[in-house]
Amino acid sequence: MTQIEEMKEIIRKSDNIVFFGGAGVSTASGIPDFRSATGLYNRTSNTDYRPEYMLSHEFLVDHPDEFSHYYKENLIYPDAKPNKAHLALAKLERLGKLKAIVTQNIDSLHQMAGNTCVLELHGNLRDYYCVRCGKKYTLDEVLEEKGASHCECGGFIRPDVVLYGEGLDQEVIMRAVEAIRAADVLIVAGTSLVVYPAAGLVNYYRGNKLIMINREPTSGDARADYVLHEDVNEVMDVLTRDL
Ligand code: CNA
Repeated sequence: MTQIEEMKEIIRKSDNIVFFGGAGVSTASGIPDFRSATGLYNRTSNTDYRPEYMLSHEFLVDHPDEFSHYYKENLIYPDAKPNKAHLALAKLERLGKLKAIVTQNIDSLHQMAGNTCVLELHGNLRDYYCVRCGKKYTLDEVLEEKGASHCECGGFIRPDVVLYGEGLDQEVIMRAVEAIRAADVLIVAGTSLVVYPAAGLVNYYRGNKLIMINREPTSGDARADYVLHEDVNEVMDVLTRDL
């Protein structure tokens, strides 16, 4: 049996799969990741600030206008649609095989594909709130201004994402840990596994069917049972095609 055939067999037999993903899952939808050669961190920009700094809590507080301009220009893709990987995962949930998607992504494409079991470790770009009074806003309301959007109370409106220097939601972490710990199969895909604490969650998996799919090698390859340095869209499509 080839490696792919073995993985198909594992997925066919399991009803307790958990998917842990990152930005590489959405690159085929036209949303760049951070760390690939074509990713956001390797693009030239007309500012002296590093992208990591522009996506930090400190930058939001000190430069709200530039922070807003940066995320609105570089992180929001209102026309992006789910790709083959998202659709494959929606199929796995419909078939009762997928128990959770633990994602570092903030683009909501899993929900758009039809998944309901999505745990967003780094929040999302659907929801916005005023840092002063807590009033909630929608993406459309926020996009009306290019720079910082302001609430009627005068407070700054920010996206409900986790920036560098901010803590993750403990409830989401707990649910992710429980799902990964209980998983029969864990598929880790499209992530460089360098952003902590998110990347550390993979260590809670206790099984022997850890499938790692990423274009480039990652630190997770060593402990994986199956490693594919390929396109996650093609692989997920092939793995779920005959179900
Ligand atoms: P990353 O560090 O940019 O790594 C992405 C990884 O995916 C790289 O190792 C790539 O080689 C790999 N990759 C890219 N495209 C594919 C593909 N088609 N098939 C297989 N592998 C591919 O991103 P991580 O998710 O690891 O880092 C976590 C950050 C990125 C989180 O905080 C996210 O919020 C953030 N991010 C999210 C999005 C999004 O929501 N779509 C986009 C860009 C960054």
